[in-house]
Amino acid sequence: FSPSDVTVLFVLGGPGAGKGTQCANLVKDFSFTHLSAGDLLRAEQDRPGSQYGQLIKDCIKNGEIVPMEVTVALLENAMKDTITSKSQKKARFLIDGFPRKMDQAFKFEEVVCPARLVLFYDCPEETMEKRLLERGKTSGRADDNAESIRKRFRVFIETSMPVVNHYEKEGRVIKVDSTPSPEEVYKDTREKLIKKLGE
Ligand code: UP5
Ligand code: MG
Repeated sequence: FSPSDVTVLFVLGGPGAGKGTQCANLVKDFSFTHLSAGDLLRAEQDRPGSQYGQLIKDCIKNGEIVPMEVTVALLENAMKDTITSKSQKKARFLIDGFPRKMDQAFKFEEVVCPARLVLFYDCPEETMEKRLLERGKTSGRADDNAESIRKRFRVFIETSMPVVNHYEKEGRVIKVDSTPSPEEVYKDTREKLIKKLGE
């Protein structure tokens, strides 16, 4: 596909900030396709015959970032599949939980397409930890436990926040406080997004 036919929004925020929850809301109201990098990695991990299964499993459990070649290829393929399955050639994507590291941001924007905007969900660690521990009771996610959560928080601060700060300097960030209820967070998201996209 041609970069001019796609609009990409990166959706960033700490572990448990509510990225997935808000993307699901946005898909209902706007014509976006939601691609979660974490979900794509978890699906690849479970795909029989995948050469990356063990690598992904180890990274996720330890809250470490999977080598970007793997993630960028999964995202690009998912974007291609979406465009092929749609009749129109233009498409809009919410890329959730990616890029988590500066080199991933540069690589994606170089080989796939530049991101129009970044939605950044800002939430205190204490709140995120509570949410993740609660979800961990039923989620079955290998990283929803106290030890993995601690590691995910550290990687987020050290490695992923610089990505947010980079886009912030470029004036491409919409920052939303994701501490309130999902409904309130969505209302704020929607208003800010419409204003910025001019729709
Ligand atoms: N919840 C949500 N919003 C709430 C609200 N406003 N009030 C109260 N509760 C709220 O929400 C988390 C939980 O909180 C849910 O139970 C929800 O109901 C509740 P969710 O919407 O799932 O938050 P999200 O930000 O999506 O949290 P997630 O756990 O998915 O974030 P992570 O960024 O940690 O997970 P992700 O799947 O993106 O990545 C997992 C791992 O994959 C990474 O640690 C890394 O190892 C690997 N990865 C890469 O290597 N590269 C990538 O590019 C991406 C991932
Ligand atoms: Mg998520």
